[in-house]
Amino acid sequence: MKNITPNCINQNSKPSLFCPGCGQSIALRHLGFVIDEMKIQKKVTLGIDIGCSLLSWNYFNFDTVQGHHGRSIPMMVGFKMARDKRIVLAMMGDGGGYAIGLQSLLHAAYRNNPISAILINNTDYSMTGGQAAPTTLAGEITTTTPDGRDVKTLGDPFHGPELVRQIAKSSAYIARASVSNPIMLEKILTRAIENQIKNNSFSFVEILSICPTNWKTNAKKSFDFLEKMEKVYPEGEIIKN
Ligand SMILES: Cc1ncc(C[n+]2csc(CCOP(=O)(O)OP(=O)(O)O)c2C)c(N)n1
Ligand code: SF4
Repeated sequence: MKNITPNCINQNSKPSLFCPGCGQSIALRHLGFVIDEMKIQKKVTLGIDIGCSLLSWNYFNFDTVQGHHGRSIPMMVGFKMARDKRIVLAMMGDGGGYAIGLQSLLHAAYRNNPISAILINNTDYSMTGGQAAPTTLAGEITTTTPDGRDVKTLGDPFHGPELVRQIAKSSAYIARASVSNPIMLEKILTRAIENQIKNNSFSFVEILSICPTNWKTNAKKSFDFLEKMEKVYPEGEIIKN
């Protein structure tokens, strides 16, 4: 049986800053298990964004660097060029990856930069109070869509991995996982990191996650909403090696 906490989590850090029930801490815990199992703790550098992913600062017992909003990908692409033996991860939210930083995501995929990008899709801009993101569902109420997202004016919910697939090279690894399915989440994260190590290629993983604070949901309603998201954003591998 697994430990409750991955070994690579920094046991001496301050208590987690994520809100109670946040899906980002579930995603990070499983990333920690993957890093333990792959025995790569001493080789990993994690780049984090502005947004709730920055709360993982000091969360792990490995090197972590932080950039401006939407810039974790170019920061870590540059880092990998300078330190090509490192295993490089870039975390971001859906605002960071699909709005302000979309050009960086697409160019990294197009260039096939050998980093593993991990994006948390919780359908809103969480850290700043729950504004609409490209991924906000049709009809979803956020602080900037008080009557629900109107797809006639704002367009359909944004399918990032499917867009990245259009321009990525055949050696790229692209997938969508969910915090409701930790076994698949760990498998997908493992393959994304392996693709960097073995194929020197780009990987992109979107993780469907819960934000009880901005959704104003209790535990049950959070997972009910995640189920709705999973219907719009299907889990699975999108390009297979
Ligand atoms: C250039 C810039 N624009 C805007 C902001 C304000 N800002 C900080 S966090 C954030 C939203 C983050 O949302 P997302 O990227 O989805 O991450 P989440 O908080 O949901 O994890 C914004 C707009 C900023 N820090 N920098
Ligand atoms: S605001 Fe949402 S995403 Fe951010 S820490 Fe709280 S629950 Fe998590």
